[in-house]
Amino acid sequence: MDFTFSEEHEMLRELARKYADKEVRPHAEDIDKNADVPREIIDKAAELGFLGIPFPEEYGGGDMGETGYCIMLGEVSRACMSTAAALGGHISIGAMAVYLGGTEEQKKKLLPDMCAGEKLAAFALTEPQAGSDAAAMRTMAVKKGDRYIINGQKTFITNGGVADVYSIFALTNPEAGIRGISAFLVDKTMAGFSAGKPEEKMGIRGSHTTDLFFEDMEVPEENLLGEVNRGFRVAMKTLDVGRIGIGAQCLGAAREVLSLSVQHSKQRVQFGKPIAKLQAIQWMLAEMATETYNMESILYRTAWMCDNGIPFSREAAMTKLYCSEALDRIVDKAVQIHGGMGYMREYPIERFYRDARITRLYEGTSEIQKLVIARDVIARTD
Ligand code: COS
Repeated sequence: MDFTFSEEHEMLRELARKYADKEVRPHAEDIDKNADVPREIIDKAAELGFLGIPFPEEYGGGDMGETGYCIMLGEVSRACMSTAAALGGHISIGAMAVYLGGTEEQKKKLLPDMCAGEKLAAFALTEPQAGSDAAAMRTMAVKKGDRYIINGQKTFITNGGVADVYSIFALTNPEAGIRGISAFLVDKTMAGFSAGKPEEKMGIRGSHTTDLFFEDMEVPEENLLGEVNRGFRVAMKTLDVGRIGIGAQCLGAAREVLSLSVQHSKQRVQFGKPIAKLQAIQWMLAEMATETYNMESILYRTAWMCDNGIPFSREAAMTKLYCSEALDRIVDKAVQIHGGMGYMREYPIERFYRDARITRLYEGTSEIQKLVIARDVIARTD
């Protein structure tokens, strides 16, 4: 058993940390206030090769696996969870759907541009009446000659309006329910495609979240992502990987608020001594550090499974469930340790408290993760 990161991964961490410190952290407050991650920040990540980290070199990627992706995203999340969400929407579910579901031709055509940041990607599954029950979608794709005519609406789409290429899901055989859903690649320049206005969110305010509308949108047959009527599997496979990435986002945020809480408790004097000397504070720090350690352990074990071709669907759900719930507990304690200061917009803790909350919701709520885990436990436990 070897729990060390490779030299290459350590170098990646160093590079990602420098990027986060120099290019992201100084802008994190403005990103939150202005509800926008400036494109230059994403472009800089592209320049450094971050957008292609998990993909093979033959598609323009960095070939550093899910482990490499988690290392990079964790460092970015320490600085700004909005930027991590924008990067994750592009890499971990947008481009990932192409990588996992696309034909060789589609991958060769699209992934190099996505890895280089020439084309930004997004993943569009959710609809107003189809959230946790993703198969309840109503978007329809009707075959007409060598094209599909798509009508419908998607909602809460990360990178909506900003992305150039969308992996979308639509019914091609409504009678077949979940086995009648297909995935398509849609370009934002296609006639009949439009994005709604950015949603006003509680947290990760800098990442764009919009509706998408498809009105008689004509999509060529060759834009089918994977096989017809097999699209739901593409969505599920993509979300399995995406959920590991959410774990990395949570771990980065947890490390940051733990670090801020330690610094604060060493400086803040009450009852004649730094509050770090008070047992009430020490216990909170001990619990935060223990949960952060658990997060790291579960996250990198699951990433390692993913990189080594070991089935990881249940473990990805466990990672996402545990890391998001643990982050909520950790960030709550961080506010407590900071006292009134933790409630003020002036300090980053308040932002992390708001940003953290999404992680229990997107890419499957905690309840959906439990459903995925329980089904697998019941099916496989002797
Ligand atoms: N990998 C590959 N295929 C998978 C899969 C996975 N992890 N999970 C399910 N599938 C396949 C199943 O094998 C089945 O395929 P077949 O028809 O070929 O047998 C098909 O998908 C349907 O699966 P299932 O019967 O489990 O579907 P359910 O509707 O019962 O459950 C849940 C699906 C609830 C798990 C799914 O809808 C889900 O994950 N919902 C949450 C969606 C979500 O995360 N949304 C967040 C927004 S997107 S950012």
